[in-house]
Amino acid sequence: MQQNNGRIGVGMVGYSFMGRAHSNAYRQVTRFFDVASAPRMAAVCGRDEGATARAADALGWDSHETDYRRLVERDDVDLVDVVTPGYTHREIVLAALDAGKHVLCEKPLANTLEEAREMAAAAGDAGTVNMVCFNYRRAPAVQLAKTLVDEGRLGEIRHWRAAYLQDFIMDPSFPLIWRLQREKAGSGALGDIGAHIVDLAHFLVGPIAEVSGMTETFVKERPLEDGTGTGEVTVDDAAAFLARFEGGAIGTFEASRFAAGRRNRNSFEINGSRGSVAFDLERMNELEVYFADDPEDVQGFRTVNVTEPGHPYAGAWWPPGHILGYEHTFVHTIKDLLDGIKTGRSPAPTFEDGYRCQAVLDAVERSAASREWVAPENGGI
Ligand code: SOE
Repeated sequence: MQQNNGRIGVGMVGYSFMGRAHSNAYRQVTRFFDVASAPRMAAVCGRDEGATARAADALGWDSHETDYRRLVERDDVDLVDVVTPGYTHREIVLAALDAGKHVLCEKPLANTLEEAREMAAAAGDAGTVNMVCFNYRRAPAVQLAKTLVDEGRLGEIRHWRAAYLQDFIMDPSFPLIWRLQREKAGSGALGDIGAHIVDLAHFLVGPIAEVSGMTETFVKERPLEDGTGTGEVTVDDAAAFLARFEGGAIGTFEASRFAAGRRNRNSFEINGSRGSVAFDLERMNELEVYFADDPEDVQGFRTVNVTEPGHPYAGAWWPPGHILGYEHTFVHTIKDLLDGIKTGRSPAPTFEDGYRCQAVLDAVERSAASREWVAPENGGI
């Protein structure tokens, strides 16, 4: 890292939606947080020379590459950030780890459990820092939920109830994009948005012992993007599953891209023996809380506005009540990653957490096929 005079050189592979969110985070992080080592946005990488050059200019990268193998070998790159479609994660991550780089990978870690196991093992052997960008963990309201659970203020956890609902592919004329092709996406709503609520469940409640799931593909044929005909949709449009947690709680999970009117509604509720919390990304700065020992005359859910400076990350931004948004969760993620690189400690969620999430996704698909309860693989990494 010395060749970057104390800064952390970043090389990002990909530059679409997540690439824009990550680029914004690298640009913003030092303006609002004291980070151990500032990032230097060394290069962005994409296959198309022109489009990648334009992305470098628009997103604030010093240079661009068109071959990730060149990017990962650059001396001015200490951290490789992978924001490409899932089918490319494994090859890019393994090359970056082999080159001795720290790695941030978008979620889900991989398209298959086998890939995730291999990537997590390689990351453990590499001796560098690794992290998966499950960004919602770092919404201040989610951090408050974690504090209330960990401090026992909800008592024994009995229920986890989560739904991540979108509706962007409801129109049958929506084309057969890469996210709808198993060989590129690994799975559909289950792996894309279901992964988020699995990770949040792991973060807030703990390991999952077994699942019983179902998946559905409502629109089975879609127009090809080049207009030359139609193609088969080979992933789920929606998934729903039950879970038993190792700690005794029970869970319900739903991930759908056909929830009409729900553009990006990621929500969960936790019920414990002494209270409950409820989070809704559409009201990201709030946490609904209920405590059974509140005086009877004021019993009921109340809304905490999680913008007071005492909450994690909140104080770095604006005065109380000046709310945060989706993009701030990525700035918080990058801040913790940069600090982790400085201390040599991989911040959660690590690749091992990404592997454990993939194991649940894999179990849900096996359960949907067998119509039986299935235990996620729990192999040692
Ligand atoms: C598409 O479903 C998507 O971009 C996800 O891939 C992201 O993880 C989520 O944050 C927003 O929706």
